[in-house]
Amino acid sequence: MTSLNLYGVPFSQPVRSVFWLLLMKEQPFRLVPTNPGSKGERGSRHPSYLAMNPSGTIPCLEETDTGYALGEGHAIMAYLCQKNGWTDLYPDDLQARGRVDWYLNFHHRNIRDASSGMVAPKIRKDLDIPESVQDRAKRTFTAGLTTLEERPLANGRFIAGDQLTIADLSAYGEIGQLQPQFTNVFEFDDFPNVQRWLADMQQAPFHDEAHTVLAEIGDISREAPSMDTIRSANIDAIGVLKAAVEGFSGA
Ligand SMILES: N[C@@H](CCC(=O)N[C@@H](CS)C(=O)NCC(=O)O)C(=O)O
Repeated sequence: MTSLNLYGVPFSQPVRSVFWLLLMKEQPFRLVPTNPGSKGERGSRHPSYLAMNPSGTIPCLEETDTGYALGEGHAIMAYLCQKNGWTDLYPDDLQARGRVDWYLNFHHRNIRDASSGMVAPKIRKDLDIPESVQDRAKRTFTAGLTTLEERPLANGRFIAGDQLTIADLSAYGEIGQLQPQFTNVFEFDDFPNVQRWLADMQQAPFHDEAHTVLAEIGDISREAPSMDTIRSANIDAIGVLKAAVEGFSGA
């Protein structure tokens, strides 16, 4: 049986989206802690990691039996769905799949900017992200969220229609992290459809197990968490994932 290694840390948005998918499908995997941006032995810029994922970012998925490795959260989710026939989350009807792919492309440089505009500046002080870059990212994110509010989420329960798909798992990685019970760095009052969608997403299987890291770090709107807090939240979250996977029948 294929054994899966997922490289990353739970605090990473695209890593969370991938392991939420694996949890939902009760697919055993091992999270291999990998420091984003580090050239060290366990880092995403180490030569051995770059050999698996040339973009040097987390997540990366590795199949230990075939040796196949794949980076980029969306590519990984689409691969897993196609390989395992998870057509509920990535439909095989071309038009339905097209709507999922629309979001997966739209996500980058739109919704993904939530992290660079509001979360990374608090968490990664070392990056010294200029105010002007933060402001632009916030504007881009807000415009992207308005698009979701006024079209897909006004017309359907989820982003690609009335069924939850990997588009929602990806979007929640960014949008979900901003909620009051997590980082609390964005005001959702003007986005009622998005709020309804967020509430629906919280009811999806394994939501809580996939988001322990955010619950543990909590509100960062006033004070940035220390590196120790982030580290210990990541470690605790890895423990929760391990316990969840041990409960799967195929594990
Ligand atoms: N397009 C990539 C982006 C992944 C990404 O930005 N990962 C961050 C952590 S959340 C990272 O690895 N940063 C380290 C670096 O860029 O060196 C995806 O969606 O998988």
